[in-house]
Formats: sequence, structure tokens, C-alpha cells
Amino acid sequence: MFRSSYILIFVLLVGAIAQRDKKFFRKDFKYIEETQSFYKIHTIAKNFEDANEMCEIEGAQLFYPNDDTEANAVISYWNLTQPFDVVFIGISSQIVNGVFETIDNIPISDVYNKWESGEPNNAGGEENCVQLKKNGVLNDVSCDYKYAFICKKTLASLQWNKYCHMPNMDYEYSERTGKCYKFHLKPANWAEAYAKCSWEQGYLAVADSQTEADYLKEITEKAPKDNIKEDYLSGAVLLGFHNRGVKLEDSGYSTWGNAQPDGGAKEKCGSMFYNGQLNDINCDSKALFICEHDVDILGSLFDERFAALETTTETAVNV
Ligand SMILES: [Ca+2]
Ligand SMILES: [Ca+2]
Ligand SMILES: [Ca+2]
Repeated sequence: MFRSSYILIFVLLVGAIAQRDKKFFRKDFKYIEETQSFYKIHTIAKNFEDANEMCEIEGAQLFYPNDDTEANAVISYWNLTQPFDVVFIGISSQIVNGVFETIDNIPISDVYNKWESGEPNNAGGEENCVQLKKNGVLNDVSCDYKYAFICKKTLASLQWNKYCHMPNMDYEYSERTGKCYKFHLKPANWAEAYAKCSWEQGYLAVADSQTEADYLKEITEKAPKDNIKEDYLSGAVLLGFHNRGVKLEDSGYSTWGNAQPDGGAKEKCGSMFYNGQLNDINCDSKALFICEHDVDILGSLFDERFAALETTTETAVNV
């Protein structure tokens, strides 16, 4: 004998992708169709070297205009959004004095090179960097001055880390923890490490469980630490717990190393010995560090890059 019954079937339809639109790099970068590139205007003034480094950390490059079209497109975006009149651009004559080339070694004559009248004048004999003014002209200035700047990423150079749901291929997905990580081999102090992780769209790693602590220990062991030339404190990697940050008791893992914490007021920042046990560390100590990135499952379904349509259908079926 059959009995009628109602069974609820939940159907999750994922992947009904209407239109793929891969024009997404990072939320803080604006895509300009005309130049097929993404831009971010940095409003905090930096010297040339630091501006360059900031763009690299963001996975981009210090902007310079390739041609009139790009100069016009970017300047009009800049005009709409920011009040300042000059930005540093990715052109300098630091290698050979007086010979200007782009940060990717293209002679200035092959890109946008509208100098202001009377420029470049190499005033004081030390103007090796270039600023772009809002009216579209270039002027050589000292590389030590600080200006706002613009980072650029071309659509053609964009690589998408589909496991980590981010444009940074250096992050590796761990199946055990469901998170992504990057081991940094350039030593930094805690505040620098914290900032670098966040500029990369991650955060200074925190071990939330024994499983994650074991994983962090493993990647620390495997990291090619032998070739680092800079001075740094070896033996511990910086982690994101801190007297003002994530409380250890809330993190799910709090196995201290032998006799730790032992630094009191002198060691207010978090680290992990290479053996996986925690250690308080001086916030000024330079050490290696690990950034962590959450893979947002929901975000992956509603991937901003693909405008995926997701439909949850609840159907009652009479059998
Ligand atoms: Ca000048
Ligand atoms: Ca974690
Ligand atoms: Ca300590």
C-alpha cells in the first residue's frame, strides 16, 4: 500500500550564471572601460618609493598614463573624486640622471610625456621623480617629496585566485581549515605586518584551533627562510593576537610556549614559535609573519565578478 506523503525538497540552484563579467579586481579599485584597467587614488601622501611599494602590495602598479586617452580618463575620475592638484606617477630618472623611464622600463618618449613648459628642469640637481598635475602636465620633483598617487591594474594582467576568491595568487588554500594563507618572507614589525596583511585584503593570521595551529606550524617549517638577508628575530612568526586585538581566550587556541608569556609590558604583541606554541613578543621586533584570508562562501556564490544568480527553491512534491 502506498501512502501519500509530502516531501519537502530543497533545491539549491547555484551557477545559473546569466552573464559573466570578469571586470572585478578589488572593491577599492575603480574600473575604467576606456582603458580596460582598474585604478585606486591614494589620498595619503607618500614619497615615490613608498607609493611604489604600496601599489605592489595591493597587487597593482604605480600609475603613469600610457597616452592622452588614459591621461584624460584618469584625470576626469580624479577630478570627480579628489580635491588635490598633483600626484606622483610611475616615472623616474633614478637609474640614469635625466633619462626618464617608467617603472617597467619604458622610455618616457613612448608613453604620455607632456611636460609643463620649462620642465623637466632638475631644480637643485635632484629632481628624479615625476608628478602629474590635474591640468595634464608633468613636472620633475624630488623623489623624497610626498604626494598622493594612483595605483593601476590592467584587466589583461589580472589573475584570479579562485580557491581563495581574491586576485592574489600568493595565497594558498588549506582544506583543513577552509582558509587561505600567505607566508611573508620579508621581516616586519607587528604594526607593519598587520598593515601589510590588510592591504592584501587579509589579516595577520590567528590560530583558532589546534588544527589551524598545526597548519601554521607546518607552513612555517616549510617556508624557505634560509635566504633572508635582512636582520630579524628568527624562531617566531608574528600572529594577529595582541593586547588590543584578538583576545587569545576567544581564539580557540592558546597553547603558550615554555614559560610564556614572559615579556609583560615589553612584549605586547603576538607571535608563534616555529614549534607552533604561542609567545608574546616586543611589538618593535622584526620577524616573519603569516597573513590569513577568509574564503567567503556566500561571497563566492554571489561572486561580484560574475554576477552569479543564485536561487533557492523550496518545492513541495506529492508522492
Ligand atoms: Ca621641476
Ligand atoms: Ca585563523
Ligand atoms: Ca615572550
